[in-house]
Amino acid sequence: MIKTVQTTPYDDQKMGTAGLRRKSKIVMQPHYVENFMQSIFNTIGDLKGKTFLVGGDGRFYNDVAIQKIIKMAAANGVSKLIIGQNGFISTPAGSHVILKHKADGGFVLSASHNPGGENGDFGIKYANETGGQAPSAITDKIYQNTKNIKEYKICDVPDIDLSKLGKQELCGMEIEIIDPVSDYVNMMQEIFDFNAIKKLFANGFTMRFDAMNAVTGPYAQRIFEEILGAKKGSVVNAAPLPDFGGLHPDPNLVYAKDLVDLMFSDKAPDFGAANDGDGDRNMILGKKFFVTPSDSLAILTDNYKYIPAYKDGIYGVAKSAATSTAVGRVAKAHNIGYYEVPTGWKYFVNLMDSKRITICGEESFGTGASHIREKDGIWAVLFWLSIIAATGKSVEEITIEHWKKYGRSYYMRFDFEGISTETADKLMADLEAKLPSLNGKEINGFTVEKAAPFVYQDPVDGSSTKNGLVISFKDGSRIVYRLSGTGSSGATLRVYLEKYETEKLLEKPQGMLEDILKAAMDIAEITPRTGKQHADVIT
Ligand code: G16
Repeated sequence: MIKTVQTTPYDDQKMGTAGLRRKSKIVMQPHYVENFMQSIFNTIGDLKGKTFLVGGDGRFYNDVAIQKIIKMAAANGVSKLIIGQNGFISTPAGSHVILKHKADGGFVLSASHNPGGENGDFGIKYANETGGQAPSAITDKIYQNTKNIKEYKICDVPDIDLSKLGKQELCGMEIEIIDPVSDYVNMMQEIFDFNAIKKLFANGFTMRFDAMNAVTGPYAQRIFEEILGAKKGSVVNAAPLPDFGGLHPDPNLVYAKDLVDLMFSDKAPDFGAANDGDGDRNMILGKKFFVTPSDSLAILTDNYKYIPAYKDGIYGVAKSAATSTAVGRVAKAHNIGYYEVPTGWKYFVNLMDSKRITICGEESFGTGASHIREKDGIWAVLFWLSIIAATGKSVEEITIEHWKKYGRSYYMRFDFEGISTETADKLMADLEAKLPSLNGKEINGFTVEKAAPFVYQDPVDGSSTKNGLVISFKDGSRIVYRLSGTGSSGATLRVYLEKYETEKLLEKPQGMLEDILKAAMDIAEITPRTGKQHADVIT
């Protein structure tokens, strides 16, 4: 029953910020998934006695890829697979399953917030036994193996029925199909005070949660509507669809447009939130009010005492370098550890495992904590609802009070998309070479305090990672440049801008960041090099 199939390598199977992400049509090429999976199995080595999680966000091609992975795992000697019913699992729920079952890792089939469908993107995230995505040292080895692959092993059997809960067997491997929602719900009940949130809804509090036709619909309906008592219909776009109903499942001001329009209208409910394709990202809105992910991280951290799981204290907090410095001020006030890591959730894992941090987050709409090793969209929403329930204040009041206490980091991200890789790489290389000459210079009214690449030294494993270029100014403002690692073709230049203010707290970010944007465009010569006058996406 076990077949060995001859194959030839693909040269583009290098994982990015979070797993392998490619156009669906690329992944659908013969042996593409098989080559990648066999390379992972070869990298891990002996699979006897090993257990892995498998699931996905339900996007186009999940159903085909998952069957291939199951049959290959069996042929390669994996002892057990735990699979979300019908092949579904959110990224945070997957991380939880890995930790709870002490599994050796897992495969979440998702290109996260990237669009799905035959003309969209597909992806595979590979987590190791930490429940977090495998570190670069491992993904580099996997990439080397993809370049030399000659054959793969697969069980030649019919597809498995993934709808039936319980145990089955395939080619000597045990398969356990689980309800992907219930364990996750239990974990959330252990972290938060559900009764407090129930009271909030019982008193007429209203919310809209946009699941963007992606994986969190069933989780959100169970938690917010069925358990916590939010009005039926509070969760919209709740049925996961293979092409996300044409939506770009990225919970930001641009792509979660319907939610944003509602929240900025007179019909706005008290609270609005959205999650992305695989349920790890979140956006938080109040009535006519948007909370930046960087502020959200700072506010959650400042209010940890309202959450039963954290009430006795938290270890520390971390953010990616591109995220605003807002949470740093909170860490200082609470006298807790504070870390800055490269972009990529995997960099938080060692900090959590070594109990250096409890909470972490990124500007890219991700917040989470050490209950799992991925960011967690629904967790962030429950955290916000808990603060609202405990304080009786609105999202806007909570945020403005935070700014009054700590000052405000005006913050925006500008994405220049669809640049050729060559142009983008040259722009970054030339900019990096120019950085030393900027130190001490005045640009557009801003005096440069330090201009240097961001280099992270992991305090646990000693590894060193360079990610992005940072220009810090004397007044606390910053520009960060980096290239995205989650696109499926070409390059996206991300420019992150921050300006710190203690007096003018209620201005429009665009206006506050206008000068620094001009400086950022000039310093990197963005228009002459890319032909772009403006960013394609602003969040
Ligand atoms: C992934 C990573 C995040 C990262 C984000 C954006 O998120 O897990 O840590 O911030 O990509 O990466 P980039 O700026 O390189 O595109 P997700 O939600 O896509 O898995």
